[in-house]
Amino acid sequence: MNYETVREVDPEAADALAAEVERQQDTLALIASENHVSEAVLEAQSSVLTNKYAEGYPGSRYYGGCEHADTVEQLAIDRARELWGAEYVNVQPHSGSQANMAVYLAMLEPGEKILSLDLTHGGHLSHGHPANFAGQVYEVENYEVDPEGGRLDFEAIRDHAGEFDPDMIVSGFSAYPREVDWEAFQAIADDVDAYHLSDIAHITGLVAAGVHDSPVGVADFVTGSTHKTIRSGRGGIIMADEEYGDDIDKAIIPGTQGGPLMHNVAGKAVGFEEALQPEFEAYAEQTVANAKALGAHLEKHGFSLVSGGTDNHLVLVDLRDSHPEVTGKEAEEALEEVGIVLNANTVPGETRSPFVASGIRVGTPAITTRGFDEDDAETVGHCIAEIIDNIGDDDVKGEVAEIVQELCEANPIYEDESEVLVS
Ligand code: DSN
Repeated sequence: MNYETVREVDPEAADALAAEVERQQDTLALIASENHVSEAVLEAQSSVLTNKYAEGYPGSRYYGGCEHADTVEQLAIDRARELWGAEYVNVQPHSGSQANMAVYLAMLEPGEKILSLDLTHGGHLSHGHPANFAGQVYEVENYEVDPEGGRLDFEAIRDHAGEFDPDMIVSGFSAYPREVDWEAFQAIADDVDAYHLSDIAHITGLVAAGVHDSPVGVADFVTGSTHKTIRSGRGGIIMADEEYGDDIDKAIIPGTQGGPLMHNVAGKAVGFEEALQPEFEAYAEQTVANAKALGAHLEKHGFSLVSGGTDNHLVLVDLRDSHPEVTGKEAEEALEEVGIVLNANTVPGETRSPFVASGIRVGTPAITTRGFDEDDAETVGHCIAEIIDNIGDDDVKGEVAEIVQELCEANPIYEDESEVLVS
């Protein structure tokens, strides 16, 4: 087979891929679930392992020719064990949602009960939203954050659990800016004799680096995604005590998935190796420091932050007090015009649709990867505030777009673009 480049085979796709490199270089990714992986992770993810079927697990596959797939998957497993201290690890989930699905399938019967955080209060679709399979297969009730303080209210969760008597309690969130007390959740799960699933998708990197407490060894199951703060190949992961390993293995294959995406498993292995290096801890600490600096600047400027600040990689801005006339969607669109990419987000007590929303979620994992410090994060906060204060003002738009470009140029994601550009 002659090797042909994407450009030779498909110039239209090549143009889009090249434009995406430029888009990422020239804009600030503040979507809290995004990051920029290294060239090494990119290389692993685009490797020939995309050609390989490897149903099964290392040493026990349904197809031949899996010796190198075995090596790569075992590396990912061993490194994950080292990073998070888990007894059992499964690195095959295609995503965080698939990881949650497999745990539910392994441990619950259809119709059994899940108690989880409401989506508009920071939960996740796969925690049992009615539009998601989990909300359709299981009986789901939601707890909420305290409407005043925006924080988890363990007394209320305990009462709710006592009344609902769930079979599984889900902790771990997509838009909750505070550190989570895993032990408190576990105590409630123990009281009502429920399993405890902790979904650390957003904070895998913070937990691996020891910047946040770990639910591993506390909760029965810990799920996550592998491309957010941990910055490895795209996909999901499940961790648990060894006793649950066989059931979870079966819930992934044949339960919910077929062949693993072995090129992504390779990306996980490589990214986990990077995360084991001492500098990863500094990255995780800086990610949190940047979120705090950005949030503090916005607050000083009059914006309300859900829970009054942040302990992690994101701030959730509630626009209802400071800018009641601006929706989250309008803010998202105005910011994107100047190169600041984030998402409109629901806030506790939301009255608008999730697509419009009354808040924005601002995350620092990606800008920290490209080298931002607290001063840069404050500048980003200044840019966000200027744009939302002056929606539709072309002069302000021009000034802020210039600052964003300067920040991007001073902090390139990929020093040598030729290594990541599709030729
Ligand atoms: N889409 C991810 C997020 O933004 O939080 C979760 O799946």
